[in-house]
Amino acid sequence: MSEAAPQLQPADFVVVANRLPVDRTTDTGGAVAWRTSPGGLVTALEPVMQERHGAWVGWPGAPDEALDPFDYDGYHLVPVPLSGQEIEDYYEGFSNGTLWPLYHDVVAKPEYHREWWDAYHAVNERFAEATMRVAGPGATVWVQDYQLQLVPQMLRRRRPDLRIGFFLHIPFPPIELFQQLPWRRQIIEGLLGADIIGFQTPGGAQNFTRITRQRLKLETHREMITLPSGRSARAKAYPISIDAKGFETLAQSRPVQDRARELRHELGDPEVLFLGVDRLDYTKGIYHRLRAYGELVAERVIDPRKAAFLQVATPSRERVEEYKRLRDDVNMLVGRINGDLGDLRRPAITYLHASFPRAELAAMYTAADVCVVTPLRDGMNLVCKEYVACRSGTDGALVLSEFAGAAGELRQAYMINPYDINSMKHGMTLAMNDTVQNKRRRMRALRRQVFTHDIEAWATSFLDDLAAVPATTAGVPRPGVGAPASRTGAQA
Ligand code: GDG
Repeated sequence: MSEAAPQLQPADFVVVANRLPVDRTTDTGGAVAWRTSPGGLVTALEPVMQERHGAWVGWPGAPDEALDPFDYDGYHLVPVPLSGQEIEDYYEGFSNGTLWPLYHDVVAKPEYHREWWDAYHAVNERFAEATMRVAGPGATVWVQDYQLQLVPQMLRRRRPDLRIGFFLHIPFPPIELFQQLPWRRQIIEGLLGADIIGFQTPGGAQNFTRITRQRLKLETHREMITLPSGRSARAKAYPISIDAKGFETLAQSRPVQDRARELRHELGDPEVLFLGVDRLDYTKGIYHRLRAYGELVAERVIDPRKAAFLQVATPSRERVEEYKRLRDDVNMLVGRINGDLGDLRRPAITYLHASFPRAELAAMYTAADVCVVTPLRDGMNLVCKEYVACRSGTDGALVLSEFAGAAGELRQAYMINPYDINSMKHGMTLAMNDTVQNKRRRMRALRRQVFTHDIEAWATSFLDDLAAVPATTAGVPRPGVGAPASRTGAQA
């Protein structure tokens, strides 16, 4: 692969992520084109990419496809191929069958398979190789998420001149859970290849620092971890956010406002509209939430002739066993609740297992009186921030799980514990019945937080910290870094 690849113009700023930020489209004549896939990360990073000869390294999304790097929208895209077997072992297997449940408090049982690990290692190597080839001297590289935790160290070994950042979009678990992982040491060392390791919450950063201290016997001081080489790495929280202004503008547009009204009408003009929007994932607490709502309807606390619940569950990871099971469980629950409690005019729950354009989501956020976000564990959760951004009338209410990273910032939400069904029922009832003044007061505070901490602020604060890391010279400790830790190599 390396010899065949064409010579690339060296990039000064490289993003490395499991997926490229584009989707392939084929027009009616069969011509293939690429279209930016909607997402906050791309929106936030595109200006930086364009300014700084950027490159994005990632998998194009289809198996067994060796594509040459190409220019797109003012930056390079560097496709990394994956075979069908690698998609099974690296992506569906180690990333989503091992790491995902392990990092989300083991809410499903993680599976540990050596073939999955081997594939994860091999694919991380391939990403590191591709990155190394495109990164110019002294370039800044920003590696994204749990699929690529070995890349920072692999890059550091090959290219000590690079400034390397890493950001983990999901929670980082406490040591008591993390130590189940047979390859725990390799993962920690992989991450420590970065100059800055970013987490969604201070708790995640602290979990990581504690593991380096207890397992690798490294010296730590607050956010700083001193490595045996004398180099230091920093573990710090950077809570991710959304393009708040973009969402607000979309929500205020005429077509979205009209669609919001139409949606309410299609749902039977309820007095109260509850909304849930999630990937169909067992971490999101969809089952628990619908059960709680079902009880409220059964007890007549909520009158199904006056209220509606719209639940969107976007199809996700459908070949992974645990997700198939969840899909069946939710189908059955919704069927049971609607069978028992709906009437001819209206089901208790309107359940849509489908994905929608962003404008349709904005219309749902605009239409909903109560947005219900109840993950059992979530790195951040962007849906709750999107809902808040769309409520320019400062009405509406957010029910939010304490176990979402966003709970640290959105303190004025109606906070619930998703493991406690009564707490959820109470939160939904309160959000529905609270006074208009209370709701407005809460929503104003939530909006202040979301608009002053948007995705641009997030990217800027991470990249400013990374830019402040002194340029690296191989093997030479940076100024201001203390003596190397005395003990290394302890079993992690
Ligand atoms: C991971 C972490 C962290 C959903 N359905 C549709 C659709 N969406 C969009 C939402 C939102 C995004 O997907 C989901 O983001 P979340 O943050 O809620 O959850 P994850 O996918 O699990 O994301 C999470 C995030 O990374 C960022 O760091 O917050 O904790 O798990 O933006 O709007 N978008 C469209 N149609 C849909 O049907 N267009």
